Amino acid sequence: MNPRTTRILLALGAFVAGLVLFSAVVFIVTGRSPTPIAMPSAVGGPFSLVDQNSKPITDKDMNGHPFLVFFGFTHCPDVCPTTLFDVSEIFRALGPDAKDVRALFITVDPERDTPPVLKDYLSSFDPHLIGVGGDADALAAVAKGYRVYYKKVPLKDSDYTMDHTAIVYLMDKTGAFVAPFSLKRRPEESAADLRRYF
Ligand SMILES: [Cu+2]
Repeated sequence: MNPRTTRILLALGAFVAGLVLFSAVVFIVTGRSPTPIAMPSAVGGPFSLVDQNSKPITDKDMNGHPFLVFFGFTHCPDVCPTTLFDVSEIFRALGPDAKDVRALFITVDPERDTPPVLKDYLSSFDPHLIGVGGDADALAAVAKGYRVYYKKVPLKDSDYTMDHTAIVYLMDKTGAFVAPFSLKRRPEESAADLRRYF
């Protein structure tokens, strides 16, 4: 990652942390759940996209399940494959409970990551992972909802790569944002953390 990308990602990380802090402050001030208060800056929200089998997938399909959301692309050199590997390890640690968790890998590169490409790429990882794509507008909308930054970066020979936010979002079974989800721990700990939201 170049320093500029790192800076942007750090800024976004701080922004998300700020949102969490904001929720906490609202909670403390009112002494009850912050949900009744309108939070225009909430992370997440409705989406209408397409999965790796070219089937429609929306936020409603997540109802009743805690889920992880992260953005990336199949040509990513390191961050995305590492994240997909780590999340696969969490599904392994969940055992039979894996069916109660969803994990969405949303491509920021729909130009190359068509459903068949996503499907082929994900075949190297845990089968519970859901590859998600859509047209440029639908993608822009979901990225905006999750406060995700992504940008096409030209390389030589008309090739390109993508800069993108690398946060993993934990959403609860109602679709509300909980917190950034840490992968820097043992898969068993991550699995135990997820079970708290069943
Ligand atoms: Cu990536």
